[in-house]
Amino acid sequence: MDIMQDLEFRELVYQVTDEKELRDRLNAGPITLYIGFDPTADSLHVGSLLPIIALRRFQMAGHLPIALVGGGTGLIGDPSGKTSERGLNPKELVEEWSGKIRKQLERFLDFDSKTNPARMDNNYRWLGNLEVIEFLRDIGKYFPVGYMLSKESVKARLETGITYTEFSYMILQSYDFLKLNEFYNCELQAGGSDQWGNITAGIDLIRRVANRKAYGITFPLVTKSDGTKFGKTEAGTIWLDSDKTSPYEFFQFWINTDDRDVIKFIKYFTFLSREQIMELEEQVKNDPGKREAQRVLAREVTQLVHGREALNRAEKISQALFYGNLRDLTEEEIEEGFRDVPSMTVQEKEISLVDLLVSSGLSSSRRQAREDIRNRAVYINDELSDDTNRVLVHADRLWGGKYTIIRRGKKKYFLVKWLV
Ligand code: 629
Repeated sequence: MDIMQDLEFRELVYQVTDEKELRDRLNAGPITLYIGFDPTADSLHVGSLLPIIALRRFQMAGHLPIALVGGGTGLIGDPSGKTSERGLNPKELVEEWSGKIRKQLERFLDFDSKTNPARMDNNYRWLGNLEVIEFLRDIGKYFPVGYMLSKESVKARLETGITYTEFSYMILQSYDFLKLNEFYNCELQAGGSDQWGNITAGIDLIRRVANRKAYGITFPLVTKSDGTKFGKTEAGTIWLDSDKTSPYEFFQFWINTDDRDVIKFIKYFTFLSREQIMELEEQVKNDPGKREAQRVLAREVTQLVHGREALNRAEKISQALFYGNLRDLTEEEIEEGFRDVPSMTVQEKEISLVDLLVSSGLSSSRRQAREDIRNRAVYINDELSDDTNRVLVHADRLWGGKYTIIRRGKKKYFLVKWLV
């Protein structure tokens, strides 16, 4: 199965330029392709994962991927897919973010391959010190304003407003493609469907300036069947940086995939074979309650992004929280698993359970707290506690004496942090 057939099977092809020709070109031999990532935050998030994985798919099929960090374009701001103008970020910050994003991207590609090594570049290298007069003369002349206005990214903003800064963005991205074509013979640019206008603008520029043929391919926007935005939870964005989204939380994000989306996501985000995917599809149909496909998805993606050890930890924490054997977890695992669970620091040496239930908000009043305890709904460190006079004492502090975990009902957790 060639790369185009693989992408098609995975429903990853949204738009392509010169489909037949591109197919022939890909089959004729290794091609160099690129995807750009602007440093608009200190980390990439799951929204960037599909294009990153696609670069890896191309490399696995023998092609040569370039991950481009937009250290220059990140100073300008792409209007594509945005309904309003963005604020400019300080240069030092964008530079710092560029470094972090480069590091993240590095993990997904093989830079040491003897046959088709991946490469990394940063467009600040050629955009950072451009001469404005030369640029307007040599490149600006290829961009009729009517052409620029016809691009969706600009059209969509004529009412709400767009400055000359963001309006110019497509010229910079086009210039990148031209430069990468010159430096690396890069013939193909990929990206999400929002990038179609910028990609085709680059292809047009390459044809006009260099009289060379270049290609473009876009991936679909990742959507969810419940209509909510992919890559966000109540707690916020799912980042690739483990300091911002713990591997446990990352694992949980994938575990929570809807039955209606899980096979699509397995196709998008994993390297499982067609056979393995068809098998899982059967399992979703015949035994959805088992959630085997979600488990496979979460395992595959967590391992890819965070590695084997982090995956094992995430699974262990998930199990402990699900089956109520928290005592098997280490202090570090408790900290990872409870990062987003409500908590309270207790200054006192001891505190009554009733007081604690009320000040934590787990129970709405002292009366309710006593009732919850009598109803056998309250657990301390995973052990049922039906004593309304219970006082939490030193012996209830586990995990290096730092924490006590309260649970009300099946899964409402609360973390008590003792000031030791
Ligand atoms: C210079 C910069 C280039 C080529 C591309 C770029 C970045 C591009 C952009 N991309 C998004 C980003 O950086 O803004 N102008 O956040 C993002 N991308 C991955 C996918 C995307 C896209 O990094 O293309 O569609 C998300 O899935 O929004 O020479």
